[in-house]
This record gives sequence, C-alpha cells and structure tokens, in this order.
Amino acid sequence: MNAYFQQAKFIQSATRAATLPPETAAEIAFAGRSNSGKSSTINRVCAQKSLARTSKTPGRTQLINFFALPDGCNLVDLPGYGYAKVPEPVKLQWQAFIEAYLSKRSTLKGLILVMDVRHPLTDFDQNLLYWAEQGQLPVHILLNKADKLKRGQAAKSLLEVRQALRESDISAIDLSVQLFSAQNGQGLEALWTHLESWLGRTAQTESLSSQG
Ligand SMILES: Nc1nc2c(ncn2[C@@H]2O[C@H](COP(=O)(O)OP(=O)(O)OP(=O)(O)O)[C@@H](O)[C@H]2O)c(=O)[nH]1
Ligand SMILES: [Mg+2]
Repeated sequence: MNAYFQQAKFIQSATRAATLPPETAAEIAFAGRSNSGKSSTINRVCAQKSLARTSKTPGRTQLINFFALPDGCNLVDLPGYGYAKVPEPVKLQWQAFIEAYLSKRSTLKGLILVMDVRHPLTDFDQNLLYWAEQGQLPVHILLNKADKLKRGQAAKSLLEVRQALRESDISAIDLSVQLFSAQNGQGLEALWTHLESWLGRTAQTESLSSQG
C-alpha cells in the first residue's frame, strides 16, 4: 500500500496540446503500445481498480487522461500506439502530439514506457525512446505481463532487453528496466520508488506496510 498514490483522482482528459492542464506541478507519463497495460499499471500503482479505464480491446484509451496526486503532481495515461485499426491521419496527429508533448512539456519529469514482456522493444517503442532522448527525458521501462512467463523466461527477457539497450544508440538519457505485472503486483515497490524519486519525494512505501 502506498497512501500517496492511493489518493490519485481523475482530473481531466485532453485531446491535444491546447487542452492540457497548466504546467504547475511535476508529472509522469505512461506510454507504450496499445494493450501493453498502461491503464492497468496506473490502477495498480494507485491501488484503485477502475481509476484508468482498461480493456481487452486495443485502442481503448483515446484521450490523454490526467490523474492528480494529493500534492498536485500528475500521472498521465497516454493513448497507446501501434494499433493497426487506427486511421492513418489519426496516427499522424497522435505522433505529432506525442513528439511535442515529450519535447516541450516543462513539468514532465519522466516517462514510464510499458511493454509486453513477450514483445519488447518494437519499432514504436524505439521511436518513443528516440523522442525521449531528444527531450532529455528519463525513461523507466516496465516489462509488463511478467505473470505470463515462467520466472526463468522473464529473467531472460530482462537480460536481453538490457543488452539490446546497451547496444543501441540511446545513450544520452537515464534509462532503466524492470519486470512488472499489473495483474499480480510484481515489481510494484520498485516502480513506486522510481515514481517518487522523479516527483522529488522520499519513498513512503516501507513505513506503511511490508506487503506492497
Ligand atoms: N496477464 C496480464 N494481463 C494484463 C496485465 N496488464 C494488463 N493486462 C491486460 O491487458 C489488457 C490491456 O490492458 P490496458 O491496461 O487496458 O492496456 P493499455 O495499454 O492501457 O491499452 P490502450 O489504452 O488500448 O492503449 C487488459 O485485458 C488487461 O487486463 C498484466 O500484468 N498481466
Ligand atoms: Mg489504456
């Protein structure tokens, strides 16, 4: 349990840059392919079952949804990319928005990049990493749905992703990777610690409960 994140509340949706809330406090965005589990991850972080809408149908989150924490910091649920059925003009519009958001949003402290552990580092993910690097934005990668793999397979995937990142050109940003499961909470403590450090908080997790 983490009382800080548990108090998150939905504040608003936005469709484009003009409708974003003002840049008043730190925020962290959750990005990744459609269906990778961004919304489920936010719900797990905040211990709320239906704070962010999740769905078996890819492309569910069409809007940029903002969730406010008690001190005014925001968690941001971005629409997924890579969903084949989205019309081309919408894809281009989305790409333009994300590039602008990642490079210009002054309050953005970091990006949580959610991937399916079984299909990591797609072209779309690489593209996002490129834009994060352009914006000098730290990225923490979640290899989500780790519950779908045996422990050994998941560990292997983690090593492979770390290796691939070391060999890639992305060197200028603070980049980290962990296994995660929005379904069973594996890796949650590590994720909280990361989010809290980006938001300039000291970790609150240990003192509250040891069960995570
Ligand atoms: N087994 C398992 N399923 C998960 C996990 N995380 C998410 N899911 C499932 O994956 C599907 C998609 O989850 P969402 O959280 O809606 O994914 P999203 O990335 O927000 O998707 P879009 O909003 O469409 O971009 C749902 O059926 C979730 O229940 C996980 O850790 N393990
Ligand atoms: Mg979603």
